[in-house]
Amino acid sequence: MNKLGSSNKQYDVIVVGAGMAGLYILYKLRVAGFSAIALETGDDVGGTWYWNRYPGARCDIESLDYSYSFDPELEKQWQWSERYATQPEILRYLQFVADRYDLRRDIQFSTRVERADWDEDASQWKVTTANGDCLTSQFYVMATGCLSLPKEPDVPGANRFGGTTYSTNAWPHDGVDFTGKRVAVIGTGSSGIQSIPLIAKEASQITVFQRTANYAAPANNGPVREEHLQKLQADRDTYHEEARWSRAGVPLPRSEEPFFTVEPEERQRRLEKGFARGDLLTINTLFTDLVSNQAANDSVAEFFRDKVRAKVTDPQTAEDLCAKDFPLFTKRLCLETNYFETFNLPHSKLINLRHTPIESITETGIDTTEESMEFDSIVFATGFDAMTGAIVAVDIRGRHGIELKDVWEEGPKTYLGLNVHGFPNFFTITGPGSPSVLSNMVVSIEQHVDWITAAFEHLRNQGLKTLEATAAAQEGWATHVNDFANLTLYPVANSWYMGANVPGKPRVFLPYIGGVDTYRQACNEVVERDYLGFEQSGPAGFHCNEGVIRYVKPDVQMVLDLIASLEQPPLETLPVDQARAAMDANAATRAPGPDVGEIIDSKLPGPDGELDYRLYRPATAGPHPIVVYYHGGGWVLGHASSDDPFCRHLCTSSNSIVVSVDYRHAPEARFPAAVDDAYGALNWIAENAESLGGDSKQLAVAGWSAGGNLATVVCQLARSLDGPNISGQLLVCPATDRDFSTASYGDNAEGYVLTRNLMTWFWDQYCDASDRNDPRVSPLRAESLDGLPPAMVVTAELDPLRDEGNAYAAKMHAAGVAVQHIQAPGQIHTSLTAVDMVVSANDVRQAMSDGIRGFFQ
Ligand code: NA7
Repeated sequence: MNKLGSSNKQYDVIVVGAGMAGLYILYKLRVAGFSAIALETGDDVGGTWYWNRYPGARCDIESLDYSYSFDPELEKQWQWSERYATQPEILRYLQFVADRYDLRRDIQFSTRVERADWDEDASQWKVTTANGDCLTSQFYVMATGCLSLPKEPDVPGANRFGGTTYSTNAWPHDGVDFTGKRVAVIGTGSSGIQSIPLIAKEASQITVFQRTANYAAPANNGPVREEHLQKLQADRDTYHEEARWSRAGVPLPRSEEPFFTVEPEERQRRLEKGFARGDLLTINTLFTDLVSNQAANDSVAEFFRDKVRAKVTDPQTAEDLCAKDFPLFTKRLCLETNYFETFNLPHSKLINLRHTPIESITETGIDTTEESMEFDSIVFATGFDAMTGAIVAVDIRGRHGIELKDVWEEGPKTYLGLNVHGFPNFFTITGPGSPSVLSNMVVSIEQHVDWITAAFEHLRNQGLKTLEATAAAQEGWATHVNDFANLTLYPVANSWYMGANVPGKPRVFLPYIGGVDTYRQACNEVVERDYLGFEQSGPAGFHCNEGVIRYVKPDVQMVLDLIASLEQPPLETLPVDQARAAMDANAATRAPGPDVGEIIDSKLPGPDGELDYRLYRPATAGPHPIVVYYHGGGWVLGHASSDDPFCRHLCTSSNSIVVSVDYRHAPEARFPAAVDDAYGALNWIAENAESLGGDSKQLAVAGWSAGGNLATVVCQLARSLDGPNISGQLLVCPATDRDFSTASYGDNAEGYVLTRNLMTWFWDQYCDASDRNDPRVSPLRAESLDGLPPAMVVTAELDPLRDEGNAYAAKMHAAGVAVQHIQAPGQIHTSLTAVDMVVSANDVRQAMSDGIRGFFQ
């Protein structure tokens, strides 16, 4: 065991923890020429694998993948004896690594860090240990693991028990012999599920206290799979690179198919095969939507329950063991070996705490609401204060003495799970806000360590001293982490991912669910953009490329990626008829939108010939208010049914008839044909409201994009030409001005579908330059906006038309018009209308419908 040399207590880096992360960062720092020390509470290396020595403890990612990849020589020297190695073997591996790279000389064991203070004047961290040592360093790294601070046993009477108690996460090093003992196990997470079958082998009686049944797949453990080994050995570099750019840190094929698009027999076949494969990840990769689509998740969850029913003989016990309280995968899936079969043994018993809760632990056993039971031993397998517990267990104080614990009181916020604003040069390995526990930890550890070490080298090379996330960058990342989580079913579960297992802990989704690949991309981009969102300072100066790494909502990004993968030519490069055909072809692949009561396709008399319209009627009894809707498409593309899903949505959710009217398009019919048609159609609908099943006194207009432009224009015309009476106008991403010099054009006119080139093409088709100051073309240029109907203006942050929409809202407001203005963050021009595809815009769409209802009150 190393003792701290009294002469040298100043380091470049102090690391807390000598588990998998601590060992690797020590190695990297030494190679990079930094002085470093790791402070470790245990008296040996290993971290998780040092403490969790309970019977049956094993990794649940295959050992070949749950291994360092940084040194091919290391890989060649170590052979795993099993597909899923046991804790002793993994600990031996980590000891082997520590010895191979002579890391112990940089580790001080039996040392608990109590406090870390940022010393502003000296620009360094001051770290205090329970032994009373005080060490200083430029950088301070928490390599304390995600599941290392045990949860307090929150069972009444826990201290009263006179027999022996054990915790799976602090198991005696000499092991425990349960032979002939009556044993209670509380907790059925991974630790319980792994240990129960082995404890049952020895105990004379085993009673399992289960609060929440868990989903578990068979581990099917055995020797390392030969094809797995061959694949790795054939080309290690490629294998590891695939792992680094995979979703969960293990190279696996990825399905492109949503669950219900696959035939039932084929689904079943895939599930059986995936289940039999015996791993955590495969089943989740069989379909695209198992963690986002409740119905799909339900089906697969039932598949898991049927497996339990087939294994457990007593039907009531089987039912009790079936997980039903949360969607599959939203708590970590367990891998089991003989777990369910254990409950067929005559000396085992399951207590379902949902039906008979524990009243108290007593001197001799456990009392539930139904019975008193006596035990010799109680095993707590009750889990951890995950992801944040071990970090805030140290009193960490950043600038101006602010405490991390206080900063994280409402839940942790980090930049990339790596650093926290206000805490310069403080880094967390696999911290909250990074993939960590949702990935193969080793891959994520290596990625973080590589990133952090490179950052230290960058500072050193630039003559800089500190790196610290800005508040804006951190806030942006927190939003992104939440946005991703909210696309999934994870937030509904009472899991430790949500902090829900620890009483009083804020309910916040802790890891990053966007995937190892997506995450790595973001971290790399931050560096490429000169440490975007980090303040860098030192004697050589201060600079900061302020910004948010991911503005775009994750589901919008998925749509953008999909569009990019199609490699379609830009619309403006096509002849008009082909551009129209391309838009219709894309529309055919959309989600259809909700069912409505009735759809009627018909024609109305326009000022220059008949115009198509599509009427959407709610299923409720009429008469209904009527919304006249103008479709988008740059005055060139589209038709009465081209915004069909959005119109269906508006109809059902605002309980209004929506009449989507067509108008003549450019270049065949240039301005003012579209305006004339839009206004003519409005008048016809107003006059025929009752025969359409509507209420003639309740008429509003709505439009998206160029249709939003027409909606504004007809409101202005109705005002100056005496009618009809319009109750409200819903303007979604409206074009309101010919000006291309706005900031939103500067920022958003590339890469977000609606480009500068496309807008230029639309305008050129639609009207001459000399027409563009006409308020019927650029309604923002109208002399006055007084007396217009109440409005709801919805703009998207990443839309080139954002600023002209905002300006129109502001100008109406200034003119005394009642305006509700929604600015949708992270959305693009085309995403607000993408019903059932961009679910992150659901709230905005709901607000639009509420806005329409408001027009008619
Ligand atoms: P987990 O997965 O958090 O499991 C803890 C279990 O203990 C779980 O079944 C809990 O039920 C149960 N528990 C916790 N507190 C109580 C009380 N007071 N009464 C009854 N039951 C309780 O921890 P593990 O150690 O098993 O696994 C952690 C991770 O390690 C695992 O995911 C792998 O990644 C490796 P609950 O579900 O909260 O109702």
